[in-house]
Amino acid sequence: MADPFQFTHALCRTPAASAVTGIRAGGGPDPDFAGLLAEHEAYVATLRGLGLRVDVLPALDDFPDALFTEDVALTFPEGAILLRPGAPTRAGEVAHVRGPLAERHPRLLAMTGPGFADGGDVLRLADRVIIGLSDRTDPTGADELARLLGDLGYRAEIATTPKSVLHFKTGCSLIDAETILTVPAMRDCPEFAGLEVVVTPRGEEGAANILRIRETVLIGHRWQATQDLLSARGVDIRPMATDEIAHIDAGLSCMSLRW
Ligand code: CIR
Repeated sequence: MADPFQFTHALCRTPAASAVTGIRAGGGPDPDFAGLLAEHEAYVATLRGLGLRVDVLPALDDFPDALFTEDVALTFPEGAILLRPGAPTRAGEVAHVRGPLAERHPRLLAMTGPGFADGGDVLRLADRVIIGLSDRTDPTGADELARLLGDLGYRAEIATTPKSVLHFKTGCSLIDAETILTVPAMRDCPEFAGLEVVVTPRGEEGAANILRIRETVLIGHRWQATQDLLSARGVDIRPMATDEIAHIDAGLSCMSLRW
């Protein structure tokens, strides 16, 4: 299996004005739209600066969460898979990525249901893919997705996500091919066997959704202890503003599909 960080392409979507009404589990205030737009623009610019070709799809006002393209599909050099997002208000987003993904991928597979799976629950490792069960990804959906991943040549394992964590990748992300950053609640995940497990410092659980692009790790700018920890390990980090998207339960991986 290829290096999981050597991306050449990404697909993003401009936030719609309705994004301020995006889903949030714990209630809380709306994000500031200008600030959210600025975070998104900086994100796209950073991916481009790291050498990726980034295509940005138009805003979809009917779908407040559509800027989180990660959740509606999986993308690999071998092909893409259309998912069935578990939040009812997000189901209609999938139709809007079908065409763009078909144009950019040699194969386009699609979940048919009845189960559900969100891309935020799918973590690609160097030798396999972990699908985390969550409020958005159910066992039937995970089983169907595992079969489709197999068609693309990827071995999938199914894991669980703690109740307090929205998506599997909200709580863990790869630092490098052998090392995973995780919140304390997921440190004993059996599927991490064989990886070095690094736990987020106290009070910095929100830092766990980092995003490695080639040799660089994007991390939320307010997570100083986690930044220090990664820098001390020799990781090239790129702090990014995520304060506004955090109001609607999002982090750095959510805003792109990458391959
Ligand atoms: C949602 O609840 O679906 C959005 N407000 C946030 C999606 C975040 N996506 C991700 O973690 N992959």
